[in-house]
Amino acid sequence: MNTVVAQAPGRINLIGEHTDYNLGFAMPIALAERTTVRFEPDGTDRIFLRSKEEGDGSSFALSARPGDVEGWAAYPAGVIWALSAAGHDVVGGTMEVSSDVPIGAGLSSSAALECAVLLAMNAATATTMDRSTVARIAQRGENDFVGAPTGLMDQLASLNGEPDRALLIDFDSTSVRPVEFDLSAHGLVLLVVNSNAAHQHSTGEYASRRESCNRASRTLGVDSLRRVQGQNILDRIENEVDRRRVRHILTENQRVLDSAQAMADGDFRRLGALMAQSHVSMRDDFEITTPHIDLIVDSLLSHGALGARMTGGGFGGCVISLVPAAHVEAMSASVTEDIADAGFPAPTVFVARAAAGAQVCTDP
Ligand code: GAF
Repeated sequence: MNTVVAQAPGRINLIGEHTDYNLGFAMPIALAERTTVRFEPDGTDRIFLRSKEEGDGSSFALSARPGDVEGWAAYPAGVIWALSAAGHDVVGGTMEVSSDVPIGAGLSSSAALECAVLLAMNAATATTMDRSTVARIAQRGENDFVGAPTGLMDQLASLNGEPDRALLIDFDSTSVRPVEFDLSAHGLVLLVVNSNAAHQHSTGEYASRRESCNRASRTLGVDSLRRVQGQNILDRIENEVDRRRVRHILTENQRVLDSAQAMADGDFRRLGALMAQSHVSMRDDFEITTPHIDLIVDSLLSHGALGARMTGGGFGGCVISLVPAAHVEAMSASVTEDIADAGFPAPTVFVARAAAGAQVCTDP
């Protein structure tokens, strides 16, 4: 059996947070940072995992079921379980995993791992399937095996990324439309400030946001918040917290569409303003930011960023900002200083660029 190598990137979501499981819109990019899985199939009924980043030596049976596997191995085990449950072939062997996607930073290191494992397994078994199917299998593994009730955005971004393109995703039809996103042509960069405050989606806060949205949908008599429009719908939601959650989703969906238009017009001031509004909505209505993250956003805006917002599921992770390329060094230094003055841990600051999506590498 031949060795196969597959790679899948992390992602940054430019705008559209918690809209995926509400069948709304989002606009992520795939990152250059990626996870590589080198798979040597051996025909046994176990997967042996090796990883420099996560420590060597774990293994699980191909027949492992939800609850059988703990720690990071649950992600590969979960997607292989979901692949097999969907009726596809799986084989045992050794998977050597390496990654430069920061872990727990809200940049989808888990989706990168899931997609790389699935592409490697499918290559080893000569199984072909479209990328939406791969994404859904990865999501099922994450939801039903790992126990994180996440949506489909991260996997679709990792699988469909393109250099210098953002992906306008409509989660109702699962359509993915690449839109030009080459900031360098406009003298700008996407500056990322990793707060280094880790987050997790298997904890209760993410799930409680999802429950709020589902409860409000039931109140409104619809199967998803995608089916409702207009601010006056909010008057029908008595629960004050749920009303604010829905307001975030409805306004965020519109901000995604407005952002796509701003990008098409080359209007990055407008895009920046929409990013800043998105952050306020996440802070005040969806309540998924933290004082640490809010401080980073405020600092970036006060030092001249065109826009700044937290990216990802929330409660830590990264802030992204649109910054003139000439100001990157000064801006990074000022923000780092503001964060230190406020007594928070030192951030990691870097420039991100939209990169290609997951792929099987031809030369292992
Ligand atoms: C996490 C989830 F995995 C995504 O599905 C999405 O809901 C995101 O948080 C918030 O937009 O990354």
